[in-house]
Parts: sequence; C-alpha cells; structure tokens
Amino acid sequence: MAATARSVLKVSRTPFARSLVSSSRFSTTAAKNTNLKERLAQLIPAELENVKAVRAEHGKKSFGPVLVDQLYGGMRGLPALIWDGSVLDAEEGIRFRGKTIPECQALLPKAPGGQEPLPEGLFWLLVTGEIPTQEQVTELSKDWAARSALPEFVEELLDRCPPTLHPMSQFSLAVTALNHDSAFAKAYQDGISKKEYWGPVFEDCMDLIAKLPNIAGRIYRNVFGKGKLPSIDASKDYSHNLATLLGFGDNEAFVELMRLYITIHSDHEGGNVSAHTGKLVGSALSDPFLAFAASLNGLAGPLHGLANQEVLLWLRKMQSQIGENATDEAVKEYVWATLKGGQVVPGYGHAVLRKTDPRYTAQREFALKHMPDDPLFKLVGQIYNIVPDILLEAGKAKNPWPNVDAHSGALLTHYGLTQMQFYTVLFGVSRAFGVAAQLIWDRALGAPLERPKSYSTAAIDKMFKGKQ
Ligand code: CMX
Repeated sequence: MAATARSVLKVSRTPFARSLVSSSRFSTTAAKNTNLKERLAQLIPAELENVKAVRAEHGKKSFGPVLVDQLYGGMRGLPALIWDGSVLDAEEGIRFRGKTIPECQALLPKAPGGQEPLPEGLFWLLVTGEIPTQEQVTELSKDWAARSALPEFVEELLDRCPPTLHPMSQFSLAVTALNHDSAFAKAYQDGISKKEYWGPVFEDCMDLIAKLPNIAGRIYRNVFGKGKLPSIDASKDYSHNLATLLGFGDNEAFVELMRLYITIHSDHEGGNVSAHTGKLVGSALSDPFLAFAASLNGLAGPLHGLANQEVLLWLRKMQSQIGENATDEAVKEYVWATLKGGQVVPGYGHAVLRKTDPRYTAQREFALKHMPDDPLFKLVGQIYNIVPDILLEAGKAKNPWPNVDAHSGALLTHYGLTQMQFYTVLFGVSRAFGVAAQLIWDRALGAPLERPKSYSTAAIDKMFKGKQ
C-alpha cells in the first residue's frame, strides 16, 4: 500500500494531486493571490497526469466480485464511481478532501465574529483540496453576490407557481430554467473543444450556486406569504444573504446556523441519489443547471433529503398524539406503532453509515451551545435515547443510528423557520456545492458518459443456472 502511494506521488507533484493520495498528510493552504478559477487552471494539468498515472498503474486491478444480490439490492457497496470532493467512512462519517467536520470547523475561514466555517471556504476546499485565505473567501462572497440576480422570466415562473406546488418542485423548475443562459450549453453549440469544457462549466456552477439564495428566498416568501424579497448585499457572506432573503438576517445565531448547515450538507461522497444523479446527467454533457435540477429531484424523495421534512412531520404527529412532554414509554409505543404500520422512522438509518452521523453530532453541539433548553431539541435527544434500541430489536435496519435529517428541523424551528415543507430546499442549496465541485472536475478530466450494464432476471438465471 505504501509503495503504491509512493509511486503515485512520483508523478504527483502538486499539493492537490498529493492530497488525493492522503489528504490529511499532505493538505495545504491555498496559493495566495489567485482566484478560484486561476487556481483550478493551475491544478488541472497535474491532476490529468495523476489520473493517467493511477489508471496506468492500477487500471487492471479488481475491487473484487460483484454479487447478483448487489444488482437487486440498490447497488449497495458496489465500487462504481470516482468522486473527489469527499469520502464517506461507515464508522467515521464524512471527510471533505480528507478533513472531518470538526477539522473544517477549525480550519476554514470564518466571518468576523463568527465561529462556524464559511461555505465559500468549503467550496474552495472541495474544488482544490486546499484551505483558502480569508481574502480568497471574501472575493468568492463578492463574486457570488455579483452573479446572484435571476433572469426576470425565472422570477415570473416562480411567482406563477401555485403555493400548493411543493417547494422542491418549484426549486427544480427554477434551476432547470436557468439553463436558458448556460455558458456551457452555448459554448457547446459554438463548437468548444473538449479540453476547454471545464471553463464554461465552472462559470455555470458559480452562477448556479450564486443564484440559489434568490430562488430559495423567493419560493419561501411566495409559498408562505412572507412579503417582498430584499436584495443581496455584496458586502455580506453567502449564508448571511441567504438568511436575509428568508427573513432571518438580523439573527446572528441563525446566520451562523446557515454557515454550519450548508457546510455539513454540501457533500456526502458520490453514491447518494442526489450526487450520483447530478454526475450521471452531467456525463451526457447536459449543462450544470440541468444536471443539478436532476439532483434536486432525487433529493426530494423521502428516503433521501425530504427526510428532514418527514422528521418534523413525524415529531409533530407524535406530539399531537401523546402530548408535548411524553414519557419514554409513550414515545416507545409511538415508535413501535410507526414500524408496525410498515413505515420507516425518518431520520434514522443510512445506506453507508453504521454509527451516529457526525453531521447529526455537529448540529447537536450547535444546539447545546445556542438553544440547550429548546423543547423540540430535548425531544430529539429523548428520541435518540429510544429509537436505536427499538430498531435493533426490530432487527431489520443495518444502522439504527440517526442521520443528518434527524436534527436539522429542530434547529430551524427554534429560530422560527417552522415550515417543514421548505426544509429540503435548504438541503438542496447546500448540496449544490458538492455536486458543482464534482461537475467541474468531471469535465476537466474528461469523464466519459456513464453507461453501466443492466441485466434481466431471465439473463441472470440463465447465466448462473447450474453453477456454484
Ligand atoms: N426505520 C424503519 N426501517 C428501516 C429504517 C428506519 N429508519 N432504516 C432501514 N430500515 C429498514 C429498511 O426499510 C429495510 O427494510 P426492508 O428489508 O423491508 O426493505 C431494512 O431496514 C434494511 O435497510 P438498510 O439496509 O438498513 O437500509 P437501506 O440502505 O436500504 O436504506 C435508508 C437506507 C436511509 C433509506 C433507510 O435507513 C431509511 O429509510 N431511513 C429513514 C429515512 C431517512 O432518514 N432517510 C434520510 C437518509 C439521509 C439522507 O439521504 O438525507
């Protein structure tokens, strides 16, 4: 293993390429005086060489057998994708370019007086593998503010949606419509060379992220009757602007929550539904708006991002049935009734994780600091002490521990963002960071069209009949 890493290092002289081999050992801060696009342009040639070298050395090596069960079982554990921004360990949880959530909280630049990382810095880290300077992050905030305006027809499109249309459907519609001005789609029609794809894709991804607060804010205000949308303030960071557009910009703790929220929800390696869908659709050279709209449609499912809405609905239903200060016994009975009714306990379990999600822990620590006596936070804690044992006793779920969605609604509710149908939109704003970073690298490295092989049950039966 060490020899393998060394031989890759021989051809990998840049900090970024080295960080692929062991991000924690070789992590570095960003070169000063470059903006994100310039830094990317510096990193791409060496990374192309790095991928070439890894493929030359390891390309014919096998990850092991593929079981027929994996084809029927939602492809769990099937090694099938390259995703550089983050890697998920079943026991430890997510690392962004090799860094844990607490490490990101410690290392990434903060707003003046703030304690949570700025998502601008996280995006820089996801794209380059480097920790940016405070100035680089400030420049990114300004750049995104400058790109934030929506085309008038997209504003009208959102204003015409009936308030009964789910916020995630409105979100996906608006992001799809942004493809009207895609730099990549235009460049492709104009005959851009393959080698240059990443440039307009980078511009589209920057535009996409920049415009999301205006889309989210508009949906929130339209659907929940919260009045006119204020303007983006170019002197403020991304999360501050998002909070302002939602109507919570005066509450510094909510702004801090948004910084933490976007950071921890940004990326969760490549196999989850939203990340993989974005990568898949992007592989057809659909532009980043079309690709990310597809991600959003996946995120809108109740087994994925919509679980943050489902958790709150489930908690509220519990409170209406057994009261606000229910005993452990009454909560247990409610959980069992959920399972016996053939439903899942939302916010618990995970396809990869086998421990408490560190994104849950980060939110719990935030709550302990800012709202330790909040009744809903206490209920979330009470449930944490009850549900895992029940899921273990029920004997089906491979992971009885809470995931990210078990906690986020309680935090948002505390600050007055009580409309749970909106929660997945915030998850979506965050997830754009991870999907965008990978789309840029996929086009920079010439990632091919995804086209795995499928089989019919009859074909599998024929293939293996009579064999051991
Ligand atoms: N409550 C009840 N049953 C659960 C369960 C839960 N929280 N988690 C898993 N199970 C069940 C599964 O439904 C499955 O049942 P069947 O055999 O009848 O199909 C069985 O346990 C085995 O599932 P698993 O291998 O442990 O989990 P999967 O990889 O299939 O599914 C997940 C993972 C997240 C979809 C599942 O744990 C779940 O439905 N959790 C509740 C919804 C949720 O919180 N989703 C958010 C995940 C995070 C995110 O993406 O945002």
